[in-house]
Amino acid sequence: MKITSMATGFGALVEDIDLKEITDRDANRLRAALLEHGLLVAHKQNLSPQEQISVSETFGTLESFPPSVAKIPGLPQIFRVASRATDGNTDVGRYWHSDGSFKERVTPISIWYLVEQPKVGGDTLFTDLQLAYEELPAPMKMEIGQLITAHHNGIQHSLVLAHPKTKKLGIYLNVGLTGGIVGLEPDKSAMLIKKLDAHFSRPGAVYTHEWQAGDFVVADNFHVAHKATPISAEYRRILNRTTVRSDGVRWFDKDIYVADQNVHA
Ligand SMILES: O=C(O)CCC(=O)C(=O)O
Ligand SMILES: [Fe+2]
Repeated sequence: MKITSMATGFGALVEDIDLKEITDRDANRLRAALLEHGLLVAHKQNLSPQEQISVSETFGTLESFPPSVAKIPGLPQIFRVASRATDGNTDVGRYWHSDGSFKERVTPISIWYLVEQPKVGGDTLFTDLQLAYEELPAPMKMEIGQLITAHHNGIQHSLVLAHPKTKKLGIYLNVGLTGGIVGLEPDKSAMLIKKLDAHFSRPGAVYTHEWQAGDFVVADNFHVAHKATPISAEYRRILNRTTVRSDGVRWFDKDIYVADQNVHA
């Protein structure tokens, strides 16, 4: 299995591997790479929904969804995103966000597998939230350092959030579902959110994933945000998503990794 950094400045390409047949060592390398790069991309996988679930479990215990959104009978772990309502959930995430940010305990990892490749459109954009924080001017870092965001449903999070495992600071912001910043006038908060939204899309910051059938993509939701682009129902697109539960995440464990490398050296 080959893991190489992508030219974007974050994310890594995973090659020469059939994810259905990974060893414990490969699994550990994938978890290490996710923590380091924030985003993993593997092409040309061939996974049934059940196999997608098994491979996803490399990163932890999965969330379950009610049948109204899960769509595949008997597989509540798969949230199906689609361009046509008859296939799945449409109009999902057309703004910068991390999945599950509207919950008290947010979703740490999201994993996608493209089942049906549309002829036109349907790219997914990714941006690095830690680089976004690092690349803010110092006064801006000061200004936002202690701010709290409030979702429309009342759930609050720190705008600048330390990654639960690496402790690196990143901007944690759901541009679509955030109602405002606690303690700021509505117009000031709207202006700040707009500014950060634009900052996420600043030149050179965005990786555009042009999906091919069989693509398997893993995102650390504390490290990267994503944004769906428009797709016409004329073009069929089916994207199966699994998400890791906040209490079930399996971050890479350095001790296991080092011990494992010694064994395999
Ligand atoms: O359809 C997409 O490109 C992504 C949609 C989304 O935000 C998600 O699946 O979490
Ligand atoms: Fe999403």
